Amino acid sequence: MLYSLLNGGKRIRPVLVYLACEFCGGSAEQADLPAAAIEMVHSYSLVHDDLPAMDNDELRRGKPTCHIAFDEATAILAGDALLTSAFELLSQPGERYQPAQQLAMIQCLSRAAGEHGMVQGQAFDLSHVGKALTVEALQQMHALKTGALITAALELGALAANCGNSDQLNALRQFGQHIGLAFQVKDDLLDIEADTVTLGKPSGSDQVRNKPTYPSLLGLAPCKALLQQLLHQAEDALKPFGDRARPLLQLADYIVRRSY
Ligand code: GRG
Repeated sequence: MLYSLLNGGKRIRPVLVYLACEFCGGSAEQADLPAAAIEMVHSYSLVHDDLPAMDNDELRRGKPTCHIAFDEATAILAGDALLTSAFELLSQPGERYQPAQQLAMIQCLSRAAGEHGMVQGQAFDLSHVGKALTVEALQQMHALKTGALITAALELGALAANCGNSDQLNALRQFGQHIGLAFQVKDDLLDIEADTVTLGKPSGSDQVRNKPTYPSLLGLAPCKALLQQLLHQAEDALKPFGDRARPLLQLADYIVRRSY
């Protein structure tokens, strides 16, 4: 569990929890537990995604994947425990949250991770390998597979701050949808750059697995234009909040400009 959880990673989802919590007037201490919980869920999804029955990857973040470093059974169990422990963390008794807040956070994270979110997106993805997809279907798949958890990170931050302002909540959700999609479009573009740099395509590449990607469906230039459009839409969603939104906008900018 520690090998995969502490093995680097950009920590985008926990950072979003902290920033959304701050945006809604909450403290870093209030964001700590949901930030850790969502990273644990993310980490579990990567451990299981790398397994031979799924994407069968040997490297993650430049190091051996969990099932290579240990063995397959250990990786399955480490993923299971990361997922379960995330909810143990969110439900732990204490003074930090009201019980209704804890319930809302548990519901938010379980919904985004489970059959209505990430797991459904992953199932859709696996069942469409080698098949043609429309851009709309690709978008729907990514909205579930990666977007749901990114939007949940923002909602968790708002819930941790006990945010009762529906304008702020709606703006955060819209912002989440745009940056969630931007995250995936950027990921596809980075995949192409990695393929070009290494000449021999890396085994982890979606291009190699014959999975549809944004650049393969839209073309490179329209894909880059879409990325900029999504960034502007994300900025527009938070515009009414002025300076208060600046840290979240800086993160959106990072998602679009990142090099890995
Ligand atoms: C196994 C139920 C289950 C789900 C797996 C998220 C996922 C679903 C699979 C990951 C496959 C993948 C590489 C998708 C592309 C987008 C993505 C989620 C990349 C990894 O997220 P980052 O870039 O990872 O935030 P780091 O390493 O920074 O934590």
